[in-house]
Amino acid sequence: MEKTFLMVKPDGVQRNLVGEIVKRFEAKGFKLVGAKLMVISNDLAANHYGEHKERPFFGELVNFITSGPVFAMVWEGENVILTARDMMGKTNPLEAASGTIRGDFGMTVGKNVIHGSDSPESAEREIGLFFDKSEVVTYSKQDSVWIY
Ligand code: RTP
Ligand code: MG
Repeated sequence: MEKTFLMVKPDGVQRNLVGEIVKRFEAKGFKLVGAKLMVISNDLAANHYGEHKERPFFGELVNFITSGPVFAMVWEGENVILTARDMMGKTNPLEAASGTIRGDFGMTVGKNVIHGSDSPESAEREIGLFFDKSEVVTYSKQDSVWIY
């Protein structure tokens, strides 16, 4: 089953949006298979955002993402990579549609609340960067036991 890496950025953690964001992906029907609150090192940030290292905002981006705890997650489900990007909305909250996470909560292009992998290749790379194999859990939902 497809997996993606999602992360509530420092602004989202500070603004108490972790629960709201987790709730949206749970309600959509995706399965949470890994999660942790962590502070990202400079090395991990530079590696994670390596594709942007020549961009003028790179320093600011690394400073911001390392400025406080983030909530890193692995989610599983059919088409979860693209669907999660859709649910996040456009990078710039000013352009993100209402009803998307960035449209509803994002403040600026820098403080846009959530990160999500943009392709199967980046999902695999980012899950590997943030999670040990043992931290990504395989389990099935036992609806017949927990729900009528
Ligand atoms: P992310 O990687 O964080 O999920 O965001 P994204 O795919 O929607 O956007 P991306 O192009 O990968 O950019 C990564 C992050 O860099 C910041 N950014 N700042 N000042 C600027 O013009 C600018 N452009 C991008 C954003 O915080 C964006 O999320
Ligand atoms: Mg990106």
